Amino acid sequence: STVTRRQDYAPPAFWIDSVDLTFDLEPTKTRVLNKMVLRRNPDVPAQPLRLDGDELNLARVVLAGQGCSFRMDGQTLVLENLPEGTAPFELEVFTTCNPEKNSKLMGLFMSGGDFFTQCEAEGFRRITYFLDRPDVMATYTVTLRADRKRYPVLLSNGNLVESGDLDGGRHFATWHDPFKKPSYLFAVVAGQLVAREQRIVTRSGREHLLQVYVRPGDLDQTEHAMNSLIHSVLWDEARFGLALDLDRFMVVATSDFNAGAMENKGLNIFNTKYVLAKPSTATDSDFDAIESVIGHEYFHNWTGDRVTCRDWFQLSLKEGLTVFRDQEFSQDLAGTDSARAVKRIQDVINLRAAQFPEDAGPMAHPVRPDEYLEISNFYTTTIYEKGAEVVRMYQTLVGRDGFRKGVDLYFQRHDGQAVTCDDFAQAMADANPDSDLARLLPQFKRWYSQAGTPVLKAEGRYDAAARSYTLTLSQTCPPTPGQPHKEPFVIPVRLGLVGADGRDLPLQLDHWQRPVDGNHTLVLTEPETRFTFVGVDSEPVPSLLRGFSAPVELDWDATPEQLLHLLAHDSDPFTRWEAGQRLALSIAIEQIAGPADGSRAEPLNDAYLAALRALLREPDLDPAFKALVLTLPDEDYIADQLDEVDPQRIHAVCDAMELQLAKALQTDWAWAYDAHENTGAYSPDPVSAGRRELAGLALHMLCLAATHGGELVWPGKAYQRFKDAGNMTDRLNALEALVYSGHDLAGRALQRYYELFRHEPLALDKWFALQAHAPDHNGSVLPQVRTLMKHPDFNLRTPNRARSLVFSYCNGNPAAFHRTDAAGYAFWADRVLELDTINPQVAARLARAMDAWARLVEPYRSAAREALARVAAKPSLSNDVREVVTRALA
Ligand code: BAL
Ligand code: ZN
Repeated sequence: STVTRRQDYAPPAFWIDSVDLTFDLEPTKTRVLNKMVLRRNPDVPAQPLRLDGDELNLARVVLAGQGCSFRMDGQTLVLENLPEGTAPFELEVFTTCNPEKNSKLMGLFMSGGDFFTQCEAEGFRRITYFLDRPDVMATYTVTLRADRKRYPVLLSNGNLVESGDLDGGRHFATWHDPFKKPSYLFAVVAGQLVAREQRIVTRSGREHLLQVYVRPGDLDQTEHAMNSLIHSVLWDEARFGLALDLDRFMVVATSDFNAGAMENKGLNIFNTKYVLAKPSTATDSDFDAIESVIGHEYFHNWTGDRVTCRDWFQLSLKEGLTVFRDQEFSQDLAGTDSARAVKRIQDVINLRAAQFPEDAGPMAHPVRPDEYLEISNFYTTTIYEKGAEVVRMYQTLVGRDGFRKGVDLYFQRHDGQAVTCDDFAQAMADANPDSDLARLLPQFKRWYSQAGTPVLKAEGRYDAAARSYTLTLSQTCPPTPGQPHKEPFVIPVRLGLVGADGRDLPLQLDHWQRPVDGNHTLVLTEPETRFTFVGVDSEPVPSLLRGFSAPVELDWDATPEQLLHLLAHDSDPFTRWEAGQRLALSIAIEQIAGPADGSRAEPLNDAYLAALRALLREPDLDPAFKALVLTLPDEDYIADQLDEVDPQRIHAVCDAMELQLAKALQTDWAWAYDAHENTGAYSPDPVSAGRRELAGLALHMLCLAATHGGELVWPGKAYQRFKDAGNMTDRLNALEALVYSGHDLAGRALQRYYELFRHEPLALDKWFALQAHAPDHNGSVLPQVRTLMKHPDFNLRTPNRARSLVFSYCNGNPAAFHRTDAAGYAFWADRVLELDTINPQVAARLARAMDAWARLVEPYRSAAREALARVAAKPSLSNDVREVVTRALA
């Protein structure tokens, strides 16, 4: 196991121009004949050809039609005596592999008796020997041969060129992908599948066939995925001028998948979770997630496939950009300003819940990392979501039109190439030569090289005599592993000044300063800068970081009155929502910091409660937005704000706050439920989804109040709702209301749910997850999780199932996981070790549950370290898990 470093990048010694692959597909022994045309890279000194391999059985190597000598260096196939000069030569490699034994789900594997592949990042080497690196781009021709009855559908990238029958009940299909691609975008699917099909004609008049393949019986769950795909194709053409470049575009779903989905050229392979949806089994958030993941993979067709990454350190080049694109897609599809804002707030909640802790923990790394032991560990929220925020800042700095110009130039320069984050940045700057971005590019690029979440400190001072308001903005960034000292970032701060009447004041900077642009964005480049606004008649409240214009932590010592003012009036929905969150957060932190016996049963003050009540009752406000404002910050987000974390104390304070909010607003919650619960025939559109969301939150609050002395009818109503619901969102909301309030009816409802959905894997995942998330009564959750692991429907080898139960417990239920007897940590260590022998990628994800251990108070801290040390002590650990636990213990 060796560390790979970005600075060690060297171009390949050979290029591979074309690949001709023939597969004889058999579950236990698949034979792969790989005919490559290679040539030496004239820019690199002559050296042996070193082909990557992993768990392959090598049968034969043939060079230009002749047997040839080779040697093995570990798993690498080395050929020394190759022709000199740069003329192309043909090399054939014949190998076998065992898809049925492939529990890592990388390379060629089986799911439900069908064949699938996953090659990103380094899975192709598990199929054949190859230069398995993204800067080696070749054209692929693929012939699949298999039993006709058992595997009627044979798919690979590109266009079908030939198919037919073979002897012995077998058949074949030959596919050719006209686009050069790196090996990680290769894909094969074979099995019993059926497809929903749709022909579309795009702007240029070109016709395309879109297909969504699923197992027989699941076709009724593909309509939303197909609609999302059609929307994706149209959107990318309209917004970015990027047209579908293939005659046929296929999406295939499998129930065994390490990640969400994979953007293989023309043949996207998806986790069923992000394809299958019908109203009776999928929630509104499932429908949303399908839309965004279908979009994400489709958008990769340009940002990732047409222009790919030179090396894996550049991963965010395609991922950050493509997440940004899928976020914009979902916003554009959401339609209204309010729905767009709700989507933006949800994205920020996710960023803060996952990426901010990552940036503050042992796995912190820059958007463009400098080194890795196992690349699979770097498919992180930093690469994806923080990467997307960096891309968003380009758009903020150069404007939407300028951003489009930058994207155009990027494709004009780099179509068909494997490039770097620097190339993207340069295209953006060159396309916008007069922008702040062009002026500040080297400094802006620190977002790629420096890890850690910057802290933006804001202080405002009003001078009545001068009628001026001075805002002092300063920045710091905490040290992260290997980066003790940080240079200042370029931070775009979109802002407003909210007047006493609640309206935005005109922004007029002091004459010697640059004018505020039309977007009301200040650009902070120094450690500290003072901005003075003039012509301000009365003291304003600053509304800072509108739309979350930079991925920073805002340190602003606002008074409760200022925050209440913003919560009531801010014209920007993000900062309006944020004001409410800051109020709740400051109350929570004050309670947590105080003596345990001094904590109040009712920590929330009247002014805050009144503000929330008013907002809930505001007639013209979007219900989805109300639900966001009325949801208190979660335990992990609060933990992330603290230097010392006592999970039980945080939980107790959060519980008290939530219960108080439930009880204090009981009449209002009842009104909200009654006014929003009926959304008519199911449609996943944002307006009806928002109504369901608010009704669901209200029901949750009402059941909580009921089990603590409130109005008793609600659990019964929830049970009735659970039974009668016409869609999964309402049904699951009702079930959760019963489970989370700890009501007696919860058991009966869970049993009934199981009977209803035992044959629906995705719905059953929710059943496992909900029990792992349940409130912990005297340590009851862990024994229940252990019992569920023995359930006939549980299988640790299926990633979705493992995530639904084990991850939900270890990652999603802090009060049940952090036990004084350390049993939660022991369970975690056992599962990490067990999973590591099955599927190291999934094991390493679970290992990350302990990232924040060093900030825990005793006795949790020592117990957590011991559990980590126990995992680290195992000699045969995968690189995946070893890297995570070693960093955690460093
Ligand atoms: N490239 C891996 C899956 C995704 O990000 O789309
Ligand atoms: Zn992606």
